[in-house]
Amino acid sequence: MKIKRYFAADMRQALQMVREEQGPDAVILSNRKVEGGVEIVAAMDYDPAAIERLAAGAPVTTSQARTSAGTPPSARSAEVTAPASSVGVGGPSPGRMAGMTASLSSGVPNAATPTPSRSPNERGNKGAVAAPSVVWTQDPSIVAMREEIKTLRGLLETQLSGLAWTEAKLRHPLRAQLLERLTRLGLAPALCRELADRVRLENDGDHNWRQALGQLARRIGVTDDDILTHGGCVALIGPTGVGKTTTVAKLAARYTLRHGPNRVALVTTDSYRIGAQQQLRTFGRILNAPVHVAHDAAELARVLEALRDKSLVLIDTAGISQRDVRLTEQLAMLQSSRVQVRTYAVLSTTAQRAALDETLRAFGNIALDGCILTKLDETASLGEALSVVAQYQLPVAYVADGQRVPEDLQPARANNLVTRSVALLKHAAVPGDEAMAFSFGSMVSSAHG
Ligand SMILES: Nc1nc2c(ncn2[C@@H]2O[C@H](COP(=O)(O)OP(=O)(O)OP(=O)(O)O)[C@@H](O)[C@H]2O)c(=O)[nH]1
Ligand SMILES: [Mg+2]
Repeated sequence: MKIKRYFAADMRQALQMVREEQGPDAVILSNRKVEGGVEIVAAMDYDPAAIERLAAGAPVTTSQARTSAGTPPSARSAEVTAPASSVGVGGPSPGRMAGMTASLSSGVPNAATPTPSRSPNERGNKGAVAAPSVVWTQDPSIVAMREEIKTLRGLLETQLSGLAWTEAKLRHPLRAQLLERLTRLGLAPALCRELADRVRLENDGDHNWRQALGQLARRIGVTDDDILTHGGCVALIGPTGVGKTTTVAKLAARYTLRHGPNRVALVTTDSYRIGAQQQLRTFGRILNAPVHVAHDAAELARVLEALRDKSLVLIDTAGISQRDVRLTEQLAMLQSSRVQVRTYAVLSTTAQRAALDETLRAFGNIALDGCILTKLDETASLGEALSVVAQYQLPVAYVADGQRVPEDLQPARANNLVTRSVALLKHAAVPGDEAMAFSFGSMVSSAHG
């Protein structure tokens, strides 16, 4: 990063100097009035990360300062070539510009900036240049100005989205109608746009709607009843209370009904919650399936080795919030075993899209084989869950729609999920123009993003 200080009689001349020397990409770090004119500090190859590192207290090396001797004070500049480190900042001054994050006191001689008096220690250390430090401006007027700009920006975006939506309705009414119906399904704006883009629009709203639903079904992958067909070692992971243990019981019971007794074993890694093991033990007793507890990776490996003769081993994990640090521990445990474990995320369809998205991001380190959608009987909309599985290209293995073991579990079918999602529409409110404008704004920004 190259930092340079410019002095000129007025702001126009100073900016002209910056533009001529550093080009249009230069970043103005500060400007202020000084005796005889104005002073601008500009940077080329501006590196915000370096500024942040400095703010975090990273070590700072001394700056090389070169003043342009002999240049008249009315138009002179001082240059500092810094390895992103010679940036130092004085306290906030009223002349600083709103967009600026820090200003300089780089050790460059500057008549306008009084040199701060040094401590006895600093004076004793003759050769050293005082390490500059960054002070992020907390000037109340600048903070208030930033807030105001943010509010204005929000207002402007809302207004523009509203105008864009009104225009879209006038110019492409069929497409607008389709986007409206897809939005009612609870689908993410980006997915609504993608589906609408794939439809060859005809002058028949219902035809367009059917085409879009067909496209949606194509975006949902399924695993074709793989757990109950092939067995193996299967772990269910997911946030608290989504139905992991109940689904383990449903799968175990169905497998026993289909393939006969003594073929299933249950394992729990939940050593956090009182009662969690007891819940699984109760199911195990009813199903006549052994239940094992694994407290750590070594124990899990031992248990899985010992259960090699079982054709289905279901691992119930602790329900841990996606923000809990213990989640990594649980995921690492599943991955450490020599026995191949297939992992499925259990997702409640009653959760918000942002929460589902956060959950799947938290599982980013583990290769998921699919997901199980639960609580379809309770949800008001399936669009949120379908958007997330489409976005993550995560095949759906089963859907659970009630508490009954084992009745309320079915292998997932894409068409059924879409049909069910449409059936829920009668409960969904028609999005008003304001909501559609907001959603349309996101569709447009996702298209450019
Ligand atoms: N309505 C409805 N309730 C369900 C469904 N699946 C599970 N439940 C209920 O949800 C509650 C929590 O289920 P659990 O199986 O204990 O959930 P979990 O994910 O194991 O919970 P933790 O171990 O605490 O994280 C219980 O009351 C279940 O009966 C479903 O598909 N529909
Ligand atoms: Mg549980």
